[in-house]
Amino acid sequence: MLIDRTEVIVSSPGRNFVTLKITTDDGVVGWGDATLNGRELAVASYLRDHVAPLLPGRDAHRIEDTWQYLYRGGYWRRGPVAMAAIASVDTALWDIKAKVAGLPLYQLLGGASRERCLVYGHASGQELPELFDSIREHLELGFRAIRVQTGVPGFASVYGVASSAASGGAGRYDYEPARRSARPAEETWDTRAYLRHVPSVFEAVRGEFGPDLALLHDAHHRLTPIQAAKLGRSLEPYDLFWLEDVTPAENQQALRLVRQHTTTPLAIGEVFNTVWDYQTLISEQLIDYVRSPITHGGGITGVRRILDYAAMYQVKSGMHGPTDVSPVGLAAAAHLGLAIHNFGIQEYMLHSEQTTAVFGLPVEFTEGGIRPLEEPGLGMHVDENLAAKYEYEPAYLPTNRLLDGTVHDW
Ligand code: KDG
Ligand code: MG
Repeated sequence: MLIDRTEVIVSSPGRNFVTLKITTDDGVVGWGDATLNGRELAVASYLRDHVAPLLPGRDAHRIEDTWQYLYRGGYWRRGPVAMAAIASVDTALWDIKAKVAGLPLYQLLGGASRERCLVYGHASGQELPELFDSIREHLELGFRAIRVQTGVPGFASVYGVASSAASGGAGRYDYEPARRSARPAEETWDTRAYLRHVPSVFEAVRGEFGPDLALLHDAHHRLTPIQAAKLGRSLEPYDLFWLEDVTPAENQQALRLVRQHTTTPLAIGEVFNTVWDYQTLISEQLIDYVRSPITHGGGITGVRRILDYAAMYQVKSGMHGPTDVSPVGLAAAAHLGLAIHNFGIQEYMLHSEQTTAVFGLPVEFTEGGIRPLEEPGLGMHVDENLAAKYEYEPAYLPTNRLLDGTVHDW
């Protein structure tokens, strides 16, 4: 069975997505997600100009060989653009293989290791009452694990908070649709104010919602190692499921210092794209959860490689799953998460109605967890005609400056 053609679909149903469709010579279709938030067209070009011409005529079943051909053969290894492109080819080929086998993809990955994949949703609020309402809404929807992001007194817009000015005050925080513009929005940040405020928020949340609820928090790469150590320690009484991305991700060694000072579990890696980015972090057991999503970690093949390595060190999965990972990426995560032994938790930020109308809903959400559909392959039903109606619009993630104007990590 040979690859016949590939199509790169760039569309914007609520937000921008880059989707790869591979069709074989006998008409089997596979889907992959190649969305790189704010840099979508770079991946679309990488795929259209440099990958798509290489695929026709290749054996669609040779997934590992195709992965290595694109990774090693491209010479310029790693990086978010190349690895998102490779991820989409890899995912589409796994989709095809499972369809040909007549099995849901997770069956080819070893079969189910659990009934469903525990997920966490995103609650946020500028002030405590809004935050509590948002947590209650998530509990009513059935979530059993919740990421808590909060405003910082004195700052109008803070990462991850729905009511922030930058999201237009709307209840939904999607990272970019409210920010469609020719240039990134700018936010202001003060780490000391944040570090003073956050522990009091978690104290209040635990007081209101009790000890059982799994709570997570994302520091979004903004702290120095010693600040991160201080935050981890100050949050210990509130028993977090994890504290995410405390320091900028480039320096793996920074986590040594953090780890020496706190027992709060650590998650990192949503911006990583290969197993090499984790080498120090995993082998020295400096983290507890791996954040790479299939979309940015080189597909099922790339992320499985990372997670098999992580399993040797009791490090678990915690795949990135905000709305900029498309439903195709979510479906792939649900299949891999159901199969692997070292599954930890899956991020699940509900997609908008427009996104769901185009891609369908490839998972069932019950009892606080998701399960892929019992259909051959990934279980995607993409409405390409509808997708074509939503044209790409430039949209950027915000940038961040300290009070004195210095550019800081967003
Ligand atoms: O594109 C960037 C977003 O996906 C990111 O800011 C979301 O940090 C994030 C998370 O943990 O979901
Ligand atoms: Mg994050």
